[in-house]
Amino acid sequence: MTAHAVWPTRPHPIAIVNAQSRTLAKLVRQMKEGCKKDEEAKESTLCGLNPCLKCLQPDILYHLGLSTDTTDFPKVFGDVRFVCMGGTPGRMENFAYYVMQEIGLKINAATKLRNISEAGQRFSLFKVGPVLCASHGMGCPSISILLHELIKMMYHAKCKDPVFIRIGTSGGIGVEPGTVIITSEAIDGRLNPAHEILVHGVSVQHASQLDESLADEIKMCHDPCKDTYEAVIGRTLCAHDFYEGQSRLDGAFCEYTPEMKKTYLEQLQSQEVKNIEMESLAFAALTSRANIRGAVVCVAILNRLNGDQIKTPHEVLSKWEKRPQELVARYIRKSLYYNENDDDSEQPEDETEGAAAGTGAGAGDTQKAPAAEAE
Ligand code: R2B
Ligand code: URA
Repeated sequence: MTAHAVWPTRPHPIAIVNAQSRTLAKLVRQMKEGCKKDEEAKESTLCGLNPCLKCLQPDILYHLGLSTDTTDFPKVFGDVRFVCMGGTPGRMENFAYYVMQEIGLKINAATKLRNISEAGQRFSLFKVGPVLCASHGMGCPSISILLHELIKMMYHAKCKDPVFIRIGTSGGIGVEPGTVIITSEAIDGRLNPAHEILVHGVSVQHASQLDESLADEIKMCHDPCKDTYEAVIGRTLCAHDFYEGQSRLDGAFCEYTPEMKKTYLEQLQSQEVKNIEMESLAFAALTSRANIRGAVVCVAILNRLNGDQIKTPHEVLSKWEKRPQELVARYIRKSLYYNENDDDSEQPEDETEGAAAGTGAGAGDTQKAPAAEAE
């Protein structure tokens, strides 16, 4: 076993293993039976939400195809601790299976994870124990709708301190393609750290800072000795378009010169901007308004200082797209199985007892978590 990223001081290995067994047993039971009444928090920890939410009976989460009158939110979603989102349904379904394996949960080989928001026909949503995986589409308007409804879901389910993470792709600024960038703050095209929306025709700006400590914790999951790519923390420019909004020269329209593009991208580089994508502003603004810790973890699929078109073969892109997923799965595993503050007094169940002991895994390691079947 090789420990690499340093998490806070380690308790005794037997205590770790026992705590892991208890955590796993609880995850498995919650996966089978849902969150028990006595495990539900009294209230969610989210802040600043619409005071009218409590009066909405039912509250219909239209784009997720869910309603509070037909789904028992505290029972079904009360155990959610991590909400991961990425652009496409396929990527998030793959991530759901991947994270399931990484946190040691299994489903019967003959069953499939269900897309919980299939009825909404807009986003995909999968639940793997305490992890929700959602697709968000492209751009701030799309992710903003998803976030409003997921935040309301957390509220109705009375979730405690859920962590939201966007995993995705981006165009790098002066970084090697394949590098993972963890966003320190999201900025708009004027380098302003705020998400602007029009409310009643009036501009309203919401700050787009992200959780610094969460970014550091995810960065610590990168192993510079073993991982064959770099992970950096930096500013992310969020554009409302892939072409002119990102100063590309290959869009259907282009009313600026290559020199103007060069000057703009070099200005971004001088301001510590490491990448450009299209959702971080809304993501950062909405999560921080709700008092949710949020992180944006994107791989750069090209270096925009060297061009606009994405010429990298699909097999390579697929490998690169897994990098943010790997770091985030490691982060989740560490948080679940190596959290000293977890006062989890549950006893291990037969089916999982000893499973953690078999691995000897500490969550500070890149090792697999214990495994147990939930269905
Ligand atoms: C990254 O990639 C998409 C555009 O190709 C967009 O959703 C983003 O942020
Ligand atoms: N996604 C973006 O928004 N821009 C890029 O250049 C690549 C991916």
